[in-house]
Amino acid sequence: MAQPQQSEGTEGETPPLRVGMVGYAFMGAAHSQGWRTVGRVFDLPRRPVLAAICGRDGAAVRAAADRHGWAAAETDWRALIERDDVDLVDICTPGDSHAEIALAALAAGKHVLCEKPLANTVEEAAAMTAAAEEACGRGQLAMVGFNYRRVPATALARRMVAEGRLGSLRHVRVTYLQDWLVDPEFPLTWRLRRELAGSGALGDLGAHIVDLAQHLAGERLTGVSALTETFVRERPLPGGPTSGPTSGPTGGLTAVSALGTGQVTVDDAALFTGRFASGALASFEATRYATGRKNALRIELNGERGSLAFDLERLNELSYHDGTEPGAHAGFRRILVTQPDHPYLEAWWPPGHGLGYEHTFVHQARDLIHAIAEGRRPEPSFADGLQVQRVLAAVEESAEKNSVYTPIAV
Ligand code: SOE
Repeated sequence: MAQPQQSEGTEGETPPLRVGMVGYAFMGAAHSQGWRTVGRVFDLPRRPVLAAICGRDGAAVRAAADRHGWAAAETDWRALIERDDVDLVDICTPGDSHAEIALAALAAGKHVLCEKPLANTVEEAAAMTAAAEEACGRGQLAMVGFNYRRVPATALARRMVAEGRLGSLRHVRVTYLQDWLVDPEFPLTWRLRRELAGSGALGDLGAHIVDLAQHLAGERLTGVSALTETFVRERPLPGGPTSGPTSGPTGGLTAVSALGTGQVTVDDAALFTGRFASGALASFEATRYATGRKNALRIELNGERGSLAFDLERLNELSYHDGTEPGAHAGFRRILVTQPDHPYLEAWWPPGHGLGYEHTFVHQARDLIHAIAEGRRPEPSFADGLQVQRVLAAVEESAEKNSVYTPIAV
């Protein structure tokens, strides 16, 4: 087993922050990278230690521990959260286990980081939020992992909106386009089964864009009108003798099974409009069928004094139009977000050297460590995750009623 990967961070007086992770697939790998790297880049009040990783398959989780630098491997998450060498539980599993693990980890006195969406239902998210509020009184803190808040360009956009550079907002327009389900032979994996994923593109991609839109706007949605659709309702079951490769969101090749087919029980795409408390209007699109779009999260905010636009496929750039500029020279300009005075950049490379997707998880780890060391609620909190869950529930309710405008429950 690997020696504990310890971010060689600044030795502070406080003890290291010992992390235990549940899950070792795509998000497990991304979070491991974040915990392993954060102390090498940022000065931290507490140094993270990769204490233990957990997964049901013993051989696979031991291999993941070696690959990602975890000191120990567990096959039962209940044993992991009882370990006295774990201070924080990082939940990187499908949504159907988020509530059970988070509630047990909070009850066991741990801090919690939970991947998005917070849960598969509003009820689960509400129970998690109540438990996190109570645990906060005991000095335990909890964060939900909406990592796209931590792209330097989106963090800069948030700063600019908060500074009033756009003035009152009129529009927020956001899409999250992928195309990994276009192939009808792609198998019926967990993301396509409601009992495991909670919903489809809506909870997976829609959760990101609802959170990011509300975060950048600095206000919450009050109601939505929605359409959802499932384009391919039956798919080959995964596993068993192969009948040809296909690729999934993690880029790996997934063999297509000869075990027969199963029903897709989630949405393939969601299209919805919304109204913010200020009266600003919003439009959202989340789909896994935008042929040719691989990970195209695009957001534009239009205010009375200017606009901002961001594209995850060009994540070191932010487009800004200053509406107060005189006519002849007015227009969108590209801000290359690679300067030391841009969010998070002070710790990385010399000016002009960009970052990538993986660095959002390093920033997430940094911000959580600081919140824990300072004893304050991290953002986004579980309450923020609950509110996103309420928006997703209103989207599904509206879609079931043929797009009837549906208020967001408070
Ligand atoms: C698949 O849609 C996925 O991996 C999401 O689950 C992630 O949250 C997103 O960041 C990338 O795409």
